[in-house]
Amino acid sequence: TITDTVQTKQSTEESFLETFKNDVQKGLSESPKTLSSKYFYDKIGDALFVEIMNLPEYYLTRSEHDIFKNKTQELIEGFGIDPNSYFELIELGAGDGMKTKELLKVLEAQKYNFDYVPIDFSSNALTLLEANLALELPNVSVRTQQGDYFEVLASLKENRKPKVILFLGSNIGNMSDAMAAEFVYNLGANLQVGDKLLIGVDLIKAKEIVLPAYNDSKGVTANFNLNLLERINHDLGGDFNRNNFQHLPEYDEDEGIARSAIVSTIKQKVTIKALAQSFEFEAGEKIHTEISRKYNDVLMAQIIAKTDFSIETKILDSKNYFADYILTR
Ligand code: AVJ
Repeated sequence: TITDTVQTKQSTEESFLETFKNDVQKGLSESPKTLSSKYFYDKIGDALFVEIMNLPEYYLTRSEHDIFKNKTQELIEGFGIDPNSYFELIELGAGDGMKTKELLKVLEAQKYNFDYVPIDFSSNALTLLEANLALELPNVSVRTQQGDYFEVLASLKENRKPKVILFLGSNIGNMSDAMAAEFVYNLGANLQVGDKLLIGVDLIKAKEIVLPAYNDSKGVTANFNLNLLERINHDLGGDFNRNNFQHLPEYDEDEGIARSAIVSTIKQKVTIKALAQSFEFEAGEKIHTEISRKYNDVLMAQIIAKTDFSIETKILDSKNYFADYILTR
């Protein structure tokens, strides 16, 4: 019923706010201070990320789009699917579907028998994607699934249909290596032998290319990072003055990790009403907000070492900036 739906939505929002509150309390009490990049994505953050994807410096999206547009046949061969039998093409995180649409177009033209199953926590993102696909690719069968990736995958496992999972955009880069290994392991636990997992990753490369992607000249990435403070102000009654904070991007080329922090430019105190607590900042003190891990073959091999996956193939864009690894369960 409508009442049930409204109540579920309310309690989802309440438990989300509760988790947000606890995470902010914990992160700002730590030394060094931290806030999770997963909280970047409120309405404003979503819009800023779309802007980031269109920036000249942010090559990641264009590089992976290049693979999906120009190496579509290699992707399909990597999936090793039988053209005559049904499979599910599952995407973790719906996004705007720009890259996936290139693949869907070719699968449809080649008369593959499949459902496209985008999974996302945001029902809004799914509704938009579904409407767009109905217009642009009306013959592709789309079954959107709202919810937690692992809960949805566990429910899909029961149908025992062959599956291809897409996890694009170097989204895995926001995880520590230990978290990434656990994430991939858990995906494997929800799949059957022979199923495929495509992971898109940004590759380790020169600082001159990577750093500007996180420090664009228009300052969109700075806004994206600092928006986290505005979100705390808005959702938790904080009194951060963003003029007293700065975006600080760093890239360590040996390690292959881009890191973003928010730096307090002065000594100051910030109060968060929902926590009934104040936090002291020294001038120059950092809040760590994001890691964007870059990969190579050795790192990918380490991530999957203790999982049930092996590497089937790796497909690169024309500049060798980005890789789509296809793994077999
Ligand atoms: C969405 C996680 C792939 O780390 O490159 C973009 C997010 N952060 N600019 C990334 C992001 C700053 C992005 N991912």
